[in-house]
Amino acid sequence: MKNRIIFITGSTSGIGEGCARKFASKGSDIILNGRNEEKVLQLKSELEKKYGIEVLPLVFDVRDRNAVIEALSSLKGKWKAIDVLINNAGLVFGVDKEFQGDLDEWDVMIDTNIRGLLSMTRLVTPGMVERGRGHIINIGSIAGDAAYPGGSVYCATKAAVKALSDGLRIDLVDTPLRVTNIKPGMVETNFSVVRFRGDKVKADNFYKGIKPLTGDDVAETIYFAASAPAHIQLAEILIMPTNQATGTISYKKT
Ligand code: NDP
Ligand code: 8X3
Repeated sequence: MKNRIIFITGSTSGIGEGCARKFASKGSDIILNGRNEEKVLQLKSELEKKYGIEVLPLVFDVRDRNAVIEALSSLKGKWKAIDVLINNAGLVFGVDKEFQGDLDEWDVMIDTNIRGLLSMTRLVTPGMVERGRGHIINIGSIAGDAAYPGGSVYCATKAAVKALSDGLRIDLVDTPLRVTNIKPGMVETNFSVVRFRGDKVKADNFYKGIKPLTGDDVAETIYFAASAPAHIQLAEILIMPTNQATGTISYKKT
């Protein structure tokens, strides 16, 4: 993966940050997207110093279509030739029932997890097709396989990621491009802190009695898919902690 160009959305935390470190450690050059400029620049300087690779920071919100278009059309030289797009930016809010939740929070989830991912894919994939090379890696979820209590809208967004991944794979079947849907189970990142609207205690409680995955664990799996020989397409990878059995959070070992 040396000198490959890897574009990671939502790279300032968790799985995205883990991917930035993993790919950088293997000599890839990274386009780091995030909304928090300070964190993006901090990570850029750390990765460049530690691994001697190049990092291009692109600060934008994936929900803002004009910002996505502007960011992608600003790419110059080697940065245009993206080898791997990791559509990672995503989030969940709350554990509300579908007849009780907050419509505005649901819009944010839908706009980020579905619309943002789709804009990125729509704008990055044509260049890959032209170059005859590329890999789109979507971060779906075990939550996309079946709904669980309190997860209705989030699960729906991840079911959409599965459908979009499958659809894109079909649309690209006569090209050398690959599409992978990574479906993690419980990963301890900032994800649950966001889910519980900043309540760290509730977020920590969510992982009590289980050893969750880390962002780095998932990044290893993503790297495995990206670095597989060109004729191997890992279409989907379901990865969960040893003591998680299904996507239904109430089924975890306590
Ligand atoms: P984190 O909250 O740790 O990281 C999410 C990252 O996405 C942050 O860098 C965040 O930046 C960024 N982000 C959120 N919204 C936007 C946006 N609109 N534009 C750009 N960046 C954005 O969570 P994870 O690392 O766990 O989540 C990464 C992905 O993995 C998500 O798609 C999530 O749904 C998925 N996932 C997570 C699981 C888990 O258990 N943690 C399990 C299965 C899937 P900011 O700080 O600015 O919000
Ligand atoms: C995150 C997995 O089960 O915590 O996508 O919602 S779960």
